[in-house]
Amino acid sequence: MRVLAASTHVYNQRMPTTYIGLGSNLGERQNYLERATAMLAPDVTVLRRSPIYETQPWGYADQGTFLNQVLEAETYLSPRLLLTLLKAIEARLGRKTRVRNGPREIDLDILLYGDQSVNERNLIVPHPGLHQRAFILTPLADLAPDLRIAEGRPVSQLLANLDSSGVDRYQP
Ligand code: PH2
Ligand code: MG
Ligand code: MG
Repeated sequence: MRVLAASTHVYNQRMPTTYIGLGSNLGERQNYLERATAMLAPDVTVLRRSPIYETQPWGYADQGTFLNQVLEAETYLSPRLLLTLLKAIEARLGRKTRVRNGPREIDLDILLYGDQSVNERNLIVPHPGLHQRAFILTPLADLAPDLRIAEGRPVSQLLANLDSSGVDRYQP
């Protein structure tokens, strides 16, 4: 899905690798993950997809279990434009605004964007909850276990220090 006119040139010069987190706990959850992934083209090229995990809700317990997945992708879009695209995809798939951390049809988060840090309103990269959440680190570790994130520590090591119960490979 495009968020820019084709004639607009507001791209980075180098194409960084970005990791995008997907989550859904309403409706046809796997279908939402697949449709959202397809809608990233043409400005975002998905390189690899993690397995899908079924995960217990974090932060707001009274809701259904999530499906979570992480994508490794390349894009010329800046972090801000990538965020604009992700929000447009969420809206197109019918995501409604509800309670914070509550149920959603589809959630798309920028987890990492190359080695860049961004600290702006509504856009913090790396994702601030990344290093504490097994539902993100488990699929991320499938793709990039040696990637160094919080305080230079590798994903696999951060995950080993977390309780990963309630994060299970999804068997549809
Ligand atoms: N997302 C949240 C809040 N809680 N819990 C799980 N298991 N998976 C999520 O993706 C998730 C969550 C806010 O984005
Ligand atoms: Mg989220
Ligand atoms: Mg989000």
